[in-house]
Amino acid sequence: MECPGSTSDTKVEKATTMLEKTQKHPCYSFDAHQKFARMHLPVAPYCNISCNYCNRKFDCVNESRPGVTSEILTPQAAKKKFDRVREQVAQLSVVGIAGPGDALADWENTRESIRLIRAENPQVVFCLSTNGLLLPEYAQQIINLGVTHVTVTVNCLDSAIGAKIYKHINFKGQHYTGEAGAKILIENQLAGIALLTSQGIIVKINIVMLKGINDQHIPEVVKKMKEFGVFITNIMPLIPAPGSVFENFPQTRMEDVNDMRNLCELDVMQMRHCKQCRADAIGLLGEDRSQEFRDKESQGEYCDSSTQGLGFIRRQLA
Ligand code: CLF
Ligand code: SF4
Repeated sequence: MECPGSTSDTKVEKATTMLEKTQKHPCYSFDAHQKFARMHLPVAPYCNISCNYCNRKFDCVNESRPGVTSEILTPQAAKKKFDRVREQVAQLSVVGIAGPGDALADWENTRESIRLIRAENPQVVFCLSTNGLLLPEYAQQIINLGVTHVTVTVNCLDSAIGAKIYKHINFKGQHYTGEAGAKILIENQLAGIALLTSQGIIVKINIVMLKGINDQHIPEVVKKMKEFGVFITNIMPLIPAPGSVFENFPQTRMEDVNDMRNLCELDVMQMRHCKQCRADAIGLLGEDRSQEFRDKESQGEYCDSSTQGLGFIRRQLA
């Protein structure tokens, strides 16, 4: 017989907490999306890969609608902004980091922003999204920091397909292209997801559906994600971004996306209410209030003055 406070009791408590948090997360729970709000902290401008559907002047397309530009905050400015938003957005339950580059390529800023807010607000649900290249390196730190929900964009499992999607990756100071780059990215994504799910982190997978490139392959990706124990997959249409390699590629029809979601739902729960938000989105998913909170920043009160203003050019890691 197990005594109180045993490992299995702790596991049950942890699972219950995760379930409660997930029920308050507007992206992971359809029922929550009209009741609970999220706030994105645009603190991570760098990216360490180059997706062919991305124009790097704008927010990360893995979580955002193409052509949207967010300002960048320092961790201290992000904390101030959080304090202000918490007072005015009663439904706020989640703080997420979705770029505008990759949350892990800018790990110092991501970590410090979450640490500052969590120290005073342990009840908040912390979420981040990443391309997954650095997940094996940071998964344990992410967990230790108290992040409970992580999104990884996994467009394929096959490096020959990946070579058509990713122009290059920068990893440990080396530049890789073609299948060699895609192979490293895919291996790291899978290893990182396994680390997260094995420790009870709730994982969502974003997949950009590219007609003629990965569309036939998506069911296989979703089946693999099921094996890894992910919570939900979010199959998104390609919306061609001007200035990207795929700018003339056809936009994926929502009819095709929905057919794919219906097929994949047999394996993993499907997200159908994604709004492809900005990296500084605030509020309920359907009611972005970021403009309301940007006015003061543009007066210099909250924004990092070195990156203030529209049209920042995303910095790339060498
Ligand atoms: Fe933000 Fe993403 Fe966390 Fe949600 S968004 S980091 S999981 S808190 Fe949500 Fe926006 Fe879709 Fe993202 S609707 S783009 S899925
Ligand atoms: Fe752009 Fe990087 Fe996001 Fe890919 S992961 S869409 S290159 S910001």
